[in-house]
Amino acid sequence: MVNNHDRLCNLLNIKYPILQGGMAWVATGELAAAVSEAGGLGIIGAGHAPPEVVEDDIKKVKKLTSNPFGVNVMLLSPYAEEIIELVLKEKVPVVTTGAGNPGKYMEDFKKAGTRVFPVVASVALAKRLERQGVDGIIAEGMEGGGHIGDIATMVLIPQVVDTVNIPVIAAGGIVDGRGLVAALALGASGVQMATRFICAEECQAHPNYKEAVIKAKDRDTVICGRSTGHPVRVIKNKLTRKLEKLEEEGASREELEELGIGKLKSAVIEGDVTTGSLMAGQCAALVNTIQPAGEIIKEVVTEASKIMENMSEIGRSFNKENP
Ligand code: TUI
Repeated sequence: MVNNHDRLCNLLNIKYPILQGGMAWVATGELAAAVSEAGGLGIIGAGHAPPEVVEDDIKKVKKLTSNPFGVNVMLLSPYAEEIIELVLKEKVPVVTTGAGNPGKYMEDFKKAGTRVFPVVASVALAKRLERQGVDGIIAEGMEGGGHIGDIATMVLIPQVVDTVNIPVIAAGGIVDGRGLVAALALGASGVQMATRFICAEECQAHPNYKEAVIKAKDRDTVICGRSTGHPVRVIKNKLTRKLEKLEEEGASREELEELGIGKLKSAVIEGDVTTGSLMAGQCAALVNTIQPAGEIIKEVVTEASKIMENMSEIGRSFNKENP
């Protein structure tokens, strides 16, 4: 029998069912190449970057690895359409999308043979996108970093799994082998991890950003911008306190969005951890070290494999008790 995990790995032509989240500014060609080279799926985060920048990253990945990789298209970006043209031209094997519905581009993706894995935060959108012909669904819980929905991973994944017949990848709060096993137990075919890869050696994010992730504890992330319709999970700092105050005072959507412009870039590139936007998931509290991407993948897979071996013993003992 072909299990879920094999089905996903065969579909994407990868060794391990681990996707690296396509974080804007953070997930550059260097990081994506390192993850793909290690047997996962590295993903370039196009974010709000113009096509020239993403093109350079694509070329970098192609130079560093011959393994498959992906590009995440942030559908709120003014360049989204041009980025899609670029990934079609460059024959990027996998596209993930965020913050919207990629339905209108499906015909072009199908024609080009691009695998499409949209990120969704609800059952309804997963169902709609399956009908539109996507290859798999990345279901992201509200534990995740950056732009998020409002359902937790633990309850979102089984509901999406029960609704669609294509592979489901769990995202949001997954950081180690325990999370991978939990996701598989919920019926997912694999996982997408992002926050942990901020602390990969190959990740070009500023050392201050990495340090903020490593220092973060269980209650150190907050959700900002709920009133704008685009809630974003970030590590608490001076910026989030200012945003909270403005939101309490009833600031307009425009005012709040104005304050957010360029803040992710200043945190990731310049290392401004005080007034920059430190997007990260709740699992930042579980990230404790900077290490090569390949080592992260190896650790996650080895830990998951040990847990599953122990669990099969538990399974047998449950069976004996309930013949
Ligand atoms: O996209 C992300 N994470 C991001 S995007 C980002 S940059 C940003 N810029 C401006 C405003 C907000 C963010 C930082 N982090 N993750 C994937 C994701 N997509 N999470 C949740 C969703 C999502 C939410 C609602 C996808 C679709 C959706 O429904 C929209 C619809 O059209 O039904």
